[in-house]
Amino acid sequence: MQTTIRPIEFAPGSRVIVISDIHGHPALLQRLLTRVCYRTGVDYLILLGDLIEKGPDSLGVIHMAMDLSSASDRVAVTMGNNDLWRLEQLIEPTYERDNILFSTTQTFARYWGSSLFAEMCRAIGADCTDRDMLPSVRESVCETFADELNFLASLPTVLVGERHIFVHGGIPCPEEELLSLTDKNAYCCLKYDNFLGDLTERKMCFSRWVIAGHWPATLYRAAIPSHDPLISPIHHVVSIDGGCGLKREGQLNALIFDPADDAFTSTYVDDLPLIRALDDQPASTDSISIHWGDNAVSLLENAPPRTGYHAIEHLRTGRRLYIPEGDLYTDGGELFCQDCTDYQLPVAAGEPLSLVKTTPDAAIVKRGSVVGWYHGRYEY
Ligand SMILES: [Mn+2]
Repeated sequence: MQTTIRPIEFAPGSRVIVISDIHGHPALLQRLLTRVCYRTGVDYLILLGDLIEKGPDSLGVIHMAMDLSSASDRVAVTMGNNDLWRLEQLIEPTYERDNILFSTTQTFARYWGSSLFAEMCRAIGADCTDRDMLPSVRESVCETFADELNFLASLPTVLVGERHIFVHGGIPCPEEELLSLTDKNAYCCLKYDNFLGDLTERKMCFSRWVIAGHWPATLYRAAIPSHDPLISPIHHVVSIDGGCGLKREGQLNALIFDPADDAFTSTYVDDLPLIRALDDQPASTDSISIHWGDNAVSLLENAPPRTGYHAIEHLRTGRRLYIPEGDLYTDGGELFCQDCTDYQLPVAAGEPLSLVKTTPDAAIVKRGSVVGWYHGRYEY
């Protein structure tokens, strides 16, 4: 599918809410809309792609997006790379795409608990675990879910407003050349990994604000992990993906702004249990946030053992830290850690925190959107 660009206009004095990467979590989307007090027909709502996959109910999110869109002409939904990937497998099938649809539906359902095609098959009582039957099952699915697939197929790649550009991944060209993107495949704007890192390398910035999702904002943060939207005034980019579904401590962010000014606020929801801190704790002053993509490590065999932890060295930086047992994995014979940090959060007794993971003598928690260690006592 080619890149499509559509204009978007905002009425003066209105509120714009942008949410990206819902990834099959309709319940979180519903809670987030309640949290921001979304007003149908009054607020502008932009769902910035990747409605589906990596969550329990992809079909549920598509239905919510369709309902929200038909209830208000102030709702816009844009395409994400996962949306387009599945859409093309379903409506423009090839033998190779059927292979991918088949194998990834099984692996996604195992790893993430569900997958769009599996949900569609279940809804029509069809079996998605037989490769020979797949073409005929796919055809039945496309017939039954024609409305849903037409809705996905209608989603634009880029929305351009007077002062803002909205896109799932990023804009891979200077702003003056935006229109030239319509000659290119939409994936160049959708599966644009590390958009901000790339802009830094290419010394590029925009005059409009570019609001993008796709790349969890915490991946841009080298010292302290945080899932808040990352606002980069230098690039004129706001990166809003809170890692919903992908990260165990991830969250669904809503970016909120008045289209006439440059002040952004945000809020979020997640699924983590709340606890209350009983002790004060000072913040650590020097920390590392290790994340996917830069998470090759080695085990430190001679470090003093701590029950419930591995002592590791982060290969690129040489940084040594203890990480929770179970947070190591191998891939292609190499050793990696899950997203890890040695950051110790500043905590005041009485504060609410959300619990990510416990070890025998501490806990990984979130204080707001920021992830780190808490060594104090807490109650539920
Ligand atoms: Mn994406």
